[in-house]
Amino acid sequence: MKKLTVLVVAALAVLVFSFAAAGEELVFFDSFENNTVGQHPAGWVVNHEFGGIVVDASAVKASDGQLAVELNNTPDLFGQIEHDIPATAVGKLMVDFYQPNAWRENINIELHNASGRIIGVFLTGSGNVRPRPAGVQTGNLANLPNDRWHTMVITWDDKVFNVYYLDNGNLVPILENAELDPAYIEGGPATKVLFNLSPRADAKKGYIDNVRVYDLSK
Ligand SMILES: [Ca+2]
Repeated sequence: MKKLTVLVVAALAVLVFSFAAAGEELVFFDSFENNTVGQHPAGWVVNHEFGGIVVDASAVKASDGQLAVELNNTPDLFGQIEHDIPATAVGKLMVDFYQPNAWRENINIELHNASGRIIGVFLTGSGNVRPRPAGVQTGNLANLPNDRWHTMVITWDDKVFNVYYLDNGNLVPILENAELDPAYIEGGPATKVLFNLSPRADAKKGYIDNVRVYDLSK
């Protein structure tokens, strides 16, 4: 009987593992580790000289590895980084962000196609989460406090997106079944990730690390 139980448990473990592995393929990943501190992150489009620069623990302790990216705004410009991803019709974005209380500012977490933004999540400086169903910002749906890393998780298909954050490894829903932005109709699936910090008269900072995009259709 004991043998049988062990066998059943082993079979179940294999089954669970195959379910977890199936349907999720990592198609883009960057933790900014293979970079030089003080420079732009390799492969990313950065909108101005200090829009996005690689930093080490002297600026912020990275959420993953040793290095992260610091977003810096100007009075007129976002602090912004963007990177192409393989066209992903059914996908998941996971990204770690940090808003230092002393320099806090709005952060936008976005997925774009060639026609523009198709998914957006707006974070106020104090960490209030306001997704943009059909492109229109909601009220505060969650609060992710300053001075610590948080992981935002966004999943999508060809009609809707869902927004979650990770709490000790558990997915906590913020908004589900939100309509994609109108740009989707023209431009189709996501082909780019984009993160930015709003322009402001006085200089502000935000941090990004451990960007992962999964194709969930595989
Ligand atoms: Ca890192």
